[in-house]
Amino acid sequence: MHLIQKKAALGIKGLTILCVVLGLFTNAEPAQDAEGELTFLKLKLESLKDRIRHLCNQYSDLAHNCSAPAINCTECPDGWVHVGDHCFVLSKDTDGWLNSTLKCKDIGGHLAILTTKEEHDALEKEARRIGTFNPFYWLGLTDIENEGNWKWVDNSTLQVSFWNTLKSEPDNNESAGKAGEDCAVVDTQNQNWYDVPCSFQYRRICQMDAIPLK
Ligand SMILES: [Ca+2]
Ligand SMILES: [Ca+2]
Repeated sequence: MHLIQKKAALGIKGLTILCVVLGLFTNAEPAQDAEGELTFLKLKLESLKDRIRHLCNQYSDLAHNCSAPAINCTECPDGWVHVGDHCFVLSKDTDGWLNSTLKCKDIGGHLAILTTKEEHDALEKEARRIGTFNPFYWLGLTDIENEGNWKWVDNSTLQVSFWNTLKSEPDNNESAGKAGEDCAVVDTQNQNWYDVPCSFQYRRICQMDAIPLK
């Protein structure tokens, strides 16, 4: 009886060790599988990118020989709006202008530098798609250094503007304080710009360069 109990105990011990060893293997396998799958997916992604590049280049070459509009073989991150060589994204949260510049930097971009009607059209469409009570968004445009001398966040001077001149913008209105209005927003419903106090809270448009595929 005593011997049988000993054997049974040994049997349980052996079974436990076997289970632990099996457990080690079964735990190790998914990790190896995941690593293998990741490598496979990376290869597949690269292969698909090559394919897109190839197709895009073919399309561009064809477009040169017919009346089809030219396209740029570039891409934007998911959720960003692609216009020409640039990508734009509209924030959901609001903040002051300075913090907004930092938040755009955090995601690898800068506050939007809008120079064309095409960009305004695309952003109006995107803002309407998102839908919000307040259609105003920060732009990367300020005259904080030198009153009346409007500069973009890349330090370039303002060439083409979309100020709401019917309302005498920019007017550096001091009704909200002596600091006046040194930061610009775009009204995405009518594509007009306004200068407003930099401390006001608005959503923002961040921008980055589209990634060339060629
Ligand atoms: Ca001003
Ligand atoms: Ca104003």
